[in-house]
Amino acid sequence: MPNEMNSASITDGFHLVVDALKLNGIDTIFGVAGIPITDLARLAQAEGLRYIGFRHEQSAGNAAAIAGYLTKKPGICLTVSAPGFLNGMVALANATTNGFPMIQISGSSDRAIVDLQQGDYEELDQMNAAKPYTKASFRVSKHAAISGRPGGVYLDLTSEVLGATLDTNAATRSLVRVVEPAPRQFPDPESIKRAIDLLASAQRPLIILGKGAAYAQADGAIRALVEMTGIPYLPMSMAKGLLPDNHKQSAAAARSLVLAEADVVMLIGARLNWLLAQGKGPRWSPTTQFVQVDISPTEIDSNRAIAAPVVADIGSAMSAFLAVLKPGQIQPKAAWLNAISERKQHNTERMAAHLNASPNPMNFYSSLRSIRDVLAEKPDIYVVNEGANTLDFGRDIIDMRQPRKRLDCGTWGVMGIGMGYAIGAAVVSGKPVVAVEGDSAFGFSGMEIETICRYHLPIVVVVFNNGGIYRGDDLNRSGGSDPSPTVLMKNARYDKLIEAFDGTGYHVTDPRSLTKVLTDSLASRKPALINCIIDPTAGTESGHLQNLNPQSQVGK
Ligand code: ADP
Ligand code: TPW
Ligand code: MG
Repeated sequence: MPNEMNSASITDGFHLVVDALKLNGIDTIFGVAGIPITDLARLAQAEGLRYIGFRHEQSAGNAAAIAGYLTKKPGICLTVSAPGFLNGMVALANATTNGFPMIQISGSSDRAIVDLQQGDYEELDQMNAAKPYTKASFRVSKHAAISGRPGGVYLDLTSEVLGATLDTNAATRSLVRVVEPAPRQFPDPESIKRAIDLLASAQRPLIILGKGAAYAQADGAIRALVEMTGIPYLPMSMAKGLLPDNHKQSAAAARSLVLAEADVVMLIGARLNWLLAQGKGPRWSPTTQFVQVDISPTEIDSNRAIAAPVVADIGSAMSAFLAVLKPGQIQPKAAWLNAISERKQHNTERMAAHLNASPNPMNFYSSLRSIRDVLAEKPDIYVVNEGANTLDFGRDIIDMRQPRKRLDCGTWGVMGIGMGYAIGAAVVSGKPVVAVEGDSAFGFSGMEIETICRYHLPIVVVVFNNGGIYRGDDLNRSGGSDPSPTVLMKNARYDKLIEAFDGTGYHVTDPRSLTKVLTDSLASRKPALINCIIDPTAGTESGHLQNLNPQSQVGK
């Protein structure tokens, strides 16, 4: 507790919020200033917190969310009332959906005016508006972003509270609560035994690692379990790198085979949501049995019956498994491992043929090959990735070698996380970031390149410019002169945008130049944007999600 809190003196809401953040170990705030929180941002900075000011609250929120994911401490996003609050809400809701710990703190109008709808400047009942999209929504009170499944929490700060002068003793009791680190949640020993027995009885076992496993920061124990059991594993996209992608037990290159044929699947921090076809056919066998390790009891049985649930935090669960598992107790059958390695070899050869071609203009394979090769030497660089084809090809082609280095569209498949995630990752880690962005995806948060330049962050944005959403060659079916709904500016010079802010822009049309400028810009550790021209016909509509994309059949 700061000294002034021990003996009563006068404070106000501004100081109390800053004290509360500091007492909770928060060192950074991401936000956009304005009435009524301008002075809060200033005070936070004066008191030694780092304040990163954005151009749009959604990006500030995305930065806070990814900071939360990377550090296991809630990331803080500060916004003004009503519209600023709502701009941030997309990021807060996205944090909840993905299980990232984040707190959005927004200024709001006086309660009496809001409740009587008397028409205030930026009036909105924010606390209630936030409720459906958060774990909890409070008016200045305790927060709980990290206990249980992490998620978004909303804190409403009325101008009244901010401005009120208070006696510090009373204020400390009502406003400043210190949040402990999330408590460990130990598994029931019976559940560990049941899971081991099931895995030991399997003919064709599989482990799926999700971003919950990456978030848990139990990297060594997870790797030990995978290696001790010898079970092939599949990383979900943000779990790539938890074990290096070139690990011999990775079944990523035989994904369809292992999903369809595994008889026992152990989910570690991964939900059976749309990213895993809800666990249902045709991608899955109806007889597959599941072990699921998850902190959230309500996740169990939500899409498929789970034969062996282990409700625990992943670190504690892994320790419990390793404590009782005997060497050789679980041993996948050779026939299964051989089938997987044959399929891997077949698919890897097919992929190599695409990667080794050098079409002109570049396509997704040849451009991503350059990025993959540059990053292979630099495993500690963060990769942010969004778009449709840019995302799907990027995930498959760029190998990750360290945990929590790949940050992408996540559970919602949302566009607009790019610059916010890149800034959040660069700020909390001090490490360089490469953001591989579809040209459409980039547009959702593109103005934040000014933020990147203003704070001199070591971020290189690569825009995969195929002139559109999915492709750049779609036609206006009326025959009119407007572009089609999916078409963007042809040959747009995104590289010139960053030059307006004293960053370095590059325009490249071949893989060799891409390799060179990416290498140079990473070495400089200065903000750069590489406008990378991709064949407008190279992508497919909706990337790999064509099955989710309805098409009009009438009149075809
Ligand atoms: P992916 O998209 O990578 O498949 P999901 O976001 O669907 O991953 O699933 C992550 C799961 O991990 C969630 O069900 C969440 O409850 C769980 N989880 C998050 N953190 C922890 C933790 N520390 N311990 C255990 N489970 C966790
Ligand atoms: C908030 C819908 C999914 S993917 C995408 C959009 C607009 C852009 C794809 O084009 P891009 O990538 O980025 O150029 P590429 O390589 O295929 O050409 N609004 C939000 N989220 C989503 N997901 C969409 C719209 C969408
Ligand atoms: Mg595009």
